[in-house]
Amino acid sequence: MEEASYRIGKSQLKILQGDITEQDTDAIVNAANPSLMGGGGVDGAIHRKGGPKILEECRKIRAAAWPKGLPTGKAVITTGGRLKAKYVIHTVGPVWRGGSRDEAKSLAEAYMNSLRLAVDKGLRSISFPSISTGAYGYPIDEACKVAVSTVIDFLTNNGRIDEVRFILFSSRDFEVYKKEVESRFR
Ligand code: AR6
Repeated sequence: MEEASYRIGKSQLKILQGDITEQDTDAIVNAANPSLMGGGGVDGAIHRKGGPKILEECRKIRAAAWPKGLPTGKAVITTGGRLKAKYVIHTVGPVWRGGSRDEAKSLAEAYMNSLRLAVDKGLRSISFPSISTGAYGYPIDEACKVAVSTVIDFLTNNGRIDEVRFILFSSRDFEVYKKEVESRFR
């Protein structure tokens, strides 16, 4: 498995090729849809491996706070169930509609609100998948720029997270992220 690691202030930014459901960070982030009722891709993998407790908490969150569904860019937190990670942060990335519908802004919000929620909960480490670049069709090169700049800005201005990981399923996606991070250190 490929891996790269970078220091940002007191924090560590890691890029790994692998499966997000295997990560042992305090939280892993789910690229969910507004229903919070599961789906394919990362969402399906997380619910399958984490077990029914996650869905149970998602139902409660829907009923109590988001009866019409979680809006794009927002984030909520549940147990990690049987996962190594204690928590799952569920966020909804934008569906790609060509780039002129504030997709970049919504994607940055999804990352930022997930990070803020982790800090609010006192968590120190978090793993992200490449939000929106699967079923939601966001081009990886463009999504990667938003993901990397949002996380680096956050780590530069906030010392309360020790480690952020980007977990990329394919080696091609891993290379895209690695290149992007390295371009910012040159
Ligand atoms: N670990 C890490 N990355 C993964 C994994 C995994 N186990 N599985 C897939 N990926 P997607 P989206 C990668 O479609 O585009 C769901 O049905 C995948 O290769 O999971 O935000 C939800 O319910 C891709 O690079 O999320 C929503 O309806 C990236 O994760 C919708 O898909 C994101 O792909 C959300 O679409």
